[in-house]
Amino acid sequence: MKKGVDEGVDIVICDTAGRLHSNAGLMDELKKLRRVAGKAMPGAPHETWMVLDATNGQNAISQAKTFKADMEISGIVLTKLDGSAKGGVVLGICDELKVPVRFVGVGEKIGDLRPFDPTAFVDALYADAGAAEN
Ligand SMILES: Nc1nc2c(ncn2[C@@H]2O[C@H](COP(=O)(O)OP(=O)(O)OP(=O)(O)O)[C@@H](O)[C@H]2O)c(=O)[nH]1
Ligand SMILES: [Mg+2]
Repeated sequence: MKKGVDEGVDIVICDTAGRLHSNAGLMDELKKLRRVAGKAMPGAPHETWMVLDATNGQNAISQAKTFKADMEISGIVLTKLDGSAKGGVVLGICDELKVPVRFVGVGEKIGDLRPFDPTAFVDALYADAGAAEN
């Protein structure tokens, strides 16, 4: 953060190691990250994204709720949409948390992290539903 401020860069992205929402000690470390960022630059972190794996089922909802209670999550990144999972669980999460999906992951290459396209997402969900009915 300090290097970013000193050099006047546009964006600093801090990637945390996997956190366990059921482990208070790990969640405290995450809250500390926010405080440290805020000291280096007032107002930071400007965004806090939670990365969810589309293959995670309903467990992701309780996970999201706990994270949201501890810190201001401003968006969700939904990965692994290239598999068979369609990530329908984010509908419940977005409804509950009132935060948008910002990016989706559709593979392992750098270009596979893409801005979220709600129309394409919903079309894919319904395409699946149609296939199940037939
Ligand atoms: N197919 C596919 N693979 C992905 C996607 N996103 C991540 N991966 C792969 O999943 C594996 C784990 O990804 P990471 O980014 O290390 O996951 P992480 O959640 O940061 O893991 P921790 O930092 O250990 O908590 C890697 O092999 C990634 O290449 C995606 O959208 N599609
Ligand atoms: Mg990681």
